[in-house]
Amino acid sequence: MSSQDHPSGRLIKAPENFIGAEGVRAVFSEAKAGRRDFVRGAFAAAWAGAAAPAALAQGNPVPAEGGDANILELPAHSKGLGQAVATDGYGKPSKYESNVQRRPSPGLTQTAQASVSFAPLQSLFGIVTPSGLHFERHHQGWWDVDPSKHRLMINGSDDKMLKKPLVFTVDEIMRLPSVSRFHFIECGANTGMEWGNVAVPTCQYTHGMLSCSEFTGVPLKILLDMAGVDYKRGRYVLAEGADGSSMTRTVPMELIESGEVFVAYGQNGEMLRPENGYPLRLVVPGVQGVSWVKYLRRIEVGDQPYGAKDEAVHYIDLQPGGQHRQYTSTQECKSVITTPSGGQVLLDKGHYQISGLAWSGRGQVKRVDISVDGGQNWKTARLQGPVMSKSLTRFSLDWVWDGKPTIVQSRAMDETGYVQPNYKQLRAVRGTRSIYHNNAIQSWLVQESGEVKNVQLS
Ligand SMILES: Nc1nc2c(c(=O)[nH]1)N[C@H]1C(S)=C(S)[C@@H](COP(=O)(O)O)O[C@H]1N2
Ligand SMILES: [Mo]
Repeated sequence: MSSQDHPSGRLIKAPENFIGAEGVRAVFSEAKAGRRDFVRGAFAAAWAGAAAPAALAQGNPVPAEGGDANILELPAHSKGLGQAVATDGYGKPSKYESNVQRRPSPGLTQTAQASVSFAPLQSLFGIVTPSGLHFERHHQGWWDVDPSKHRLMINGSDDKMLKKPLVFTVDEIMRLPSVSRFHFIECGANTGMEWGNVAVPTCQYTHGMLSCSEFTGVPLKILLDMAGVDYKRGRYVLAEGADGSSMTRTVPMELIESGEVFVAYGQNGEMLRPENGYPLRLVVPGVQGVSWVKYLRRIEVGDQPYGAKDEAVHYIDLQPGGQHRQYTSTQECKSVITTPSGGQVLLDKGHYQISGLAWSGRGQVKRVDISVDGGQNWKTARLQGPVMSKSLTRFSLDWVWDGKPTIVQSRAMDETGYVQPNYKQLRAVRGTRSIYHNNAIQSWLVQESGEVKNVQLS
C-alpha cells in the first residue's frame, strides 16, 4: 500500500498534549460522571487556550491562493541573532512542548508522597523514556541523597553466608567494571485500575507506569564475589533502600548469578535522577518495578525468601477461590498501541501509522500482531530496531481508516512463545480482583466522530 493512494489522515493528540493539570482533572471528572463526549469537552477547553491552534495547524494544507504568511513573511528568528551558547547550562525541552509531562492520576492516592506519576507514552517516540518524563513510584517521597555520604553494605544473614561483609562508597562502585544496558521498568500495578472494567481515559494512565532507559552500573555478582559469598548457602538476597519506606525485596540468587542484575548509577548517559534512586538503584531486568530498589543501601545474602511487607501484604495477586499468589516477579509479555489511543481524535479518513510499544520480562519480543476489527483478523506489525531483551520494542503498521467505528488492538508474543492474553483469557485464570500484573490486550475504539475511547471486549 502506498500512502499516495490514501491521503494522510490528520490526528489530534491526546488531551494531555494541550491542557494543563486543571484540564486533566476536568477530563477525569467528566469521564467519571459518565459523559460520553468528555474528550470533546476537554478539547473545547483546550482550543480556547493558546497551544491548540499551533498544534492543529500542523495538519493544514498550504492555502491554494495568496501563499502562506508563515513562508512569505520572514519571522524574527530568520532575521536576528539567536540566544548565546550555554544560555542554559543544562538544556530543556521547547516551551511549545511544556504540556508533555508525567502526571499523577487525580484522586488515586491520598498523599502526594506515597503516590505515582505516569509517563506520557502517547507523546514519546522510539523506546527511550527521557529521564525527566520517567514514571515515578515513591512509597514515602523522594530525596536528593548526597552521594559522598551514601554507602552500600553487603552482609550475610549469618556469618557463614559470606567471607567478609563490605561497605562501598559510590566512588568505589563507579571504579568497578561496568555494563550499560537498555531495560524497561514496569510497576506491577501498571494497568491495575483496569482489572474490573475501563477506568481511565488515555494510555498515559492505562499503561504509563512503564519506562525504558539505558542503565549503567556494576553487576551485583561482582560485589558478592568480592565479599566471598557462599553460593551453595546463599540462594536469596534482600535489597534495602535508604528512604523512610524501608523498601525491602527478596531477589533469587539465580537472577544475580546470570549476571543480569546490576547496581546502577547511570541512566541515559548521566547519573540517575533523584526521583529514580540517585545515587544507586538496583536494576532487576524483566522483574516488576518494586524490586528495583532505589537509594540502595544494603544487600543481605540469605538462604530463604524474606517475606518482607512489600512481598507479603502488598504486591500479591488475589486469585479465584480465595487463593493468592506471592513472589510473582516476572512481568509477562504485554503491548499497547500509543497511536491511535484513548483521547486522540482522527480528523479524516485515510492513511495512519499505527504505532505502539511491546515488552516481555522473559526476553525479546518476537512478534506483534495488530487487529483493526476488534480481534477478528490480525496482521503482523513491523518491529522497529533495536529489538533487545527485556527492553521496550517499538512496532508500527500502516492503516487506512475508512471512517467507520472500529476497534484497534495489539497482541505481542515473546521469544518463549508466550502470547499476550485477551481479558477473557486472563480473567479465566486470574479472576477480576487482582491489582497487579494485568497484561491483557488493550482495545481502543475509534468512533465515527474520530474520537478514540478506552473500551474492553469481554
Ligand atoms: N527505596 C525505594 N525503592 C523503590 C520504591 C520506593 O518507594 N522506595 N518504589 C518501588 C516501586 S513500587 C517501583 S514501581 C519502582 C519505581 O521506580 P521509579 O520511581 O524510578 O519509576 O521503584 C521501586 N523501588
Ligand atoms: Mo511498583
